[in-house]
Amino acid sequence: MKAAGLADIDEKLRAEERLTLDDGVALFNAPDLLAVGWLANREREKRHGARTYFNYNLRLEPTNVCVASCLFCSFARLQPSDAAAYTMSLEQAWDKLRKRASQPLTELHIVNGLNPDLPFDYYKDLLRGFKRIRPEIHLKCFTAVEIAFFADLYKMTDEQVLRELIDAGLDSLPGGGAEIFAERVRRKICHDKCDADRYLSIHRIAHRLGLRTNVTMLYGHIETMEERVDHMMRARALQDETGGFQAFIPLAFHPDNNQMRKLPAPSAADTLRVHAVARLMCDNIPHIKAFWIATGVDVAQTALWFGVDDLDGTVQEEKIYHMAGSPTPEGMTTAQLSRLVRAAGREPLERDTLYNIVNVHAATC
Ligand code: V47
Repeated sequence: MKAAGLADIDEKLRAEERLTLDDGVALFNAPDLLAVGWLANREREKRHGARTYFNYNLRLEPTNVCVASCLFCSFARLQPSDAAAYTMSLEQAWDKLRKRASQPLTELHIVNGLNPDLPFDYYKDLLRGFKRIRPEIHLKCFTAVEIAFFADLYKMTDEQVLRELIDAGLDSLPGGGAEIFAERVRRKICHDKCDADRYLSIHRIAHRLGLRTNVTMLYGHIETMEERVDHMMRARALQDETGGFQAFIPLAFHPDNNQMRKLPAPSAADTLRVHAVARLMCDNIPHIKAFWIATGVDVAQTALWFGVDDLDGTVQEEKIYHMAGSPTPEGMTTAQLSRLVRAAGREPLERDTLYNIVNVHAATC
């Protein structure tokens, strides 16, 4: 640690002292990636040992029509008349779940474009229908950006929107839409969606109403190291207040088919480091997730030694990353996830959304 210039940070971590903005930046600038990873792994093992979580989930994006013009997005279609624009009917969306009746799914993760032409009842009926088909399924739906959009469009408060969706079956919020909290970056890459304060305020309200949520960070575009660390610290500060975040999820920028396509994708080394620094800075958030669709399978597996203890899940149908050039499969089975965790020397545990263990995968899986 001394040779890596990280002795002070090592000392602080041993003393369970909180890391500062300068510490976070130092971790990003330290040449010795393995030293950073070693520190993150120690924190990971302190919390979780070798335990590594994933779930049996299904991703669904019922509409890609979107009024926002985020530069990084390859999924949204601004005009409903665009040939690639789509909005599923409620029956089409429900069929996606019906046809997986034989799968032991525990979670449905839904994200949409900001579609100005749908009534609020579409979303409430969507959730009610999913619960009618499978009452026990956990509905992790709508980013804070979508909640803010609904509130503005349907002339409600953020809290009213959340309350009505909870009444219709909403169980938790995913972490999407956080991007980078710094105003400088948001103005450039996503100027027309809700700002960082409102994103965090919606998560605060959700936590108060009893929902658990996740928080993401889109990295590898125009953000500085300070802005990455600032982002982690803002998530950490809300977690101090509410304790409602379950996982911090760094999301690697994918440059294909969007307005930032001239930028290179973040390297594997950067991805490992971002997850490691997240583990070290977000000391109060229980889980650091590598979304394998975003990181790539091999890097997600390696990240299990760089602070990561969670791999999201089976996913099965994914559009946002595949439209932006992700070369991963669109889904993995729990047996595949389990094998890759074991091959990394870790212990695979199938969880539900709230991290209750639902299946211990035997070594023969
Ligand atoms: O908010 C969009 C990101 C997010 C690109 O909560 C892109 O468990 C990279 O939030 N390159 C949606 N990223 C996905 C998301 C998520 C994923 C997995 C688990 C959870 C969870 C949440 O995807 C968006 C945006 O930040 N995104 N386009 C792109 N070209």
